Amino acid sequence: MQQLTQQLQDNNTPADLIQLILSICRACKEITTQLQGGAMTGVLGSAGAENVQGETQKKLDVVSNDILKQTLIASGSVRAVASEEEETIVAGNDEGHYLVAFDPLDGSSNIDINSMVGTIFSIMPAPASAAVSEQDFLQPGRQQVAAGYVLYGPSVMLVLSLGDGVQMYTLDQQTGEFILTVDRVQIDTETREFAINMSNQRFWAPPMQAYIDDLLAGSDGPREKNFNMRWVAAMVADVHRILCRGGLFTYPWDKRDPDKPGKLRLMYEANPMGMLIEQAGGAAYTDSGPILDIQPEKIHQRVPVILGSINEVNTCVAYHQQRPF
Ligand code: AFP
Repeated sequence: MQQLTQQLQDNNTPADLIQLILSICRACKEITTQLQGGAMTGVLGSAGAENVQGETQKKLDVVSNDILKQTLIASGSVRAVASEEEETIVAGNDEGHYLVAFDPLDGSSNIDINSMVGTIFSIMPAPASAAVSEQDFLQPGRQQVAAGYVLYGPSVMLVLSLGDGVQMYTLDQQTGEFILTVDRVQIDTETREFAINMSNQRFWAPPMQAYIDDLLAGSDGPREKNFNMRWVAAMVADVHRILCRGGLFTYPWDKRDPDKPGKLRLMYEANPMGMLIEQAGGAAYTDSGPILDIQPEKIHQRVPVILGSINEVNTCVAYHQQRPF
């Protein structure tokens, strides 16, 4: 079974990008150790502070962020990083060729119930100039060099794309190596499974309400088939399920905070997941167009997300075009 390093070398990946990806894996193995210690390591529960998003930080949000930040800025390949847990960018090596945006622990509200969480990362080209600023991170998702996540589940898995399909690797806990277990992920074009937080139904825009109503109507309704629902409350886990067996995931705009276009963040959630989904034959949209075409305006910018099996995403987006709101 091929190891990650060998797979990257066989695909002629630049040496400094290999080094960067291995640094991310090293950091995520350290996060794995923290997570698997659970209550015994004293890192569960709230950190008693809020992050730049105004969200209460879990202790493991802070621990994971520090592990990734320190590992990456010490890597010779990284010019700077942006993190969900950092207000501004953090400079790395002036000679680094890459910028990294990451969500150190996505789904962290699941930590205290021992449910799935993950680390999501987006790798972009660094500017040629020596100085680096937040502006340099504001690249459309289509310019990503690589994107991926590490899912801390019953097994620890790395899911990665460098622009030539999506590969899945499983951590061999004995050797500490990530082993290639799926060499080309392909998402089913059709699905009978959707993921949404139904408790927000009354706040959605009418087109999304109409789309979900028709899914719930099942074989008696206009879709003429029954659907199943899942909601892990960790995007990384819901996206992993979709990469494995298809489906539609959406966190749409809602009117609770009309100025907030969505809950999920563009730079380190929607863009990396959008690259993985598209590279696996799926689609990743806001309610009006492909996520990867968005020109970012701020590093913590939020967007509505509709992603997964391409035919179902197109159906959902069509409701918004027929019923503009
Ligand atoms: P946390 O990291 O704060 O748990 O948020 C996770 C997340 O950003 C995303 O991973 C989930 O899909 C979504 O929020 C869940 O949001 P709800 O808790 O509103 O369902």
